[in-house]
Amino acid sequence: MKVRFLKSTEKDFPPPDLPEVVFVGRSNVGKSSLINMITGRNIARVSKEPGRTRMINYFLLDESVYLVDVPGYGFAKVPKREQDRWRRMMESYFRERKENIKMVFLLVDSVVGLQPLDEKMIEWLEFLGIPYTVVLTKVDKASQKEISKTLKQVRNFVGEQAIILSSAKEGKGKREILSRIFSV
Ligand SMILES: Nc1nc2c(ncn2[C@@H]2O[C@H](COP(=O)(O)OP(=O)(O)OP(=O)(O)O)[C@@H](O)[C@H]2O)c(=O)[nH]1
Ligand SMILES: [Mg+2]
Repeated sequence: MKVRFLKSTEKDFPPPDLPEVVFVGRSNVGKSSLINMITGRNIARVSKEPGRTRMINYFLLDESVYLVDVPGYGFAKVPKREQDRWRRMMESYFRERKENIKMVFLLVDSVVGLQPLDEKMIEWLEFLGIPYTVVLTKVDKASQKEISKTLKQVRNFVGEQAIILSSAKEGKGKREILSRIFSV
């Protein structure tokens, strides 16, 4: 599998000549780590401090699909001005790329559970008509009980669609995510 970094941008997106898939979720949920895990490369920047990813980052996978890493939402310590910037940036991203986005992976931390902002995000995607898949992250550090609880919360909210369990640390969920990406 070939992957390379294309660009980091706020609004100057690459030509919509290839389908794109995007990874969204709360700050620190593990978006950048998941991109690294599925591509097998240390290509997206990861950090212990929430708010690491500040721009919209495009990677090209196998010359055939864009992987997009975006900043996370919902971290309380991020100043309001920065949160407003996030909202504006994401609103124009989704508005402009709506037709080109073939799948959104909506990441939910299995330990933290589904949060109100995740629900808002899901409602927004449904409103825009963009297909999404919920991915539970960090299952390696969640207890069985936490995983079932988070699964149940997500089920109650999204109904009978597939939910992927993942761990960037253990490589779990890689096959399922890649097969969704290559089927777009
Ligand atoms: N145990 C465990 N830790 C993980 C996993 N995935 C991510 N982490 C850790 O969670 C922290 C945040 O990971 P990132 O990938 O930077 O999260 P992000 O969603 O990109 O965060 P922002 O860019 O701030 O929105 C890092 O310390 C990672 O090492 C996982 O599957 N298991
Ligand atoms: Mg990130």
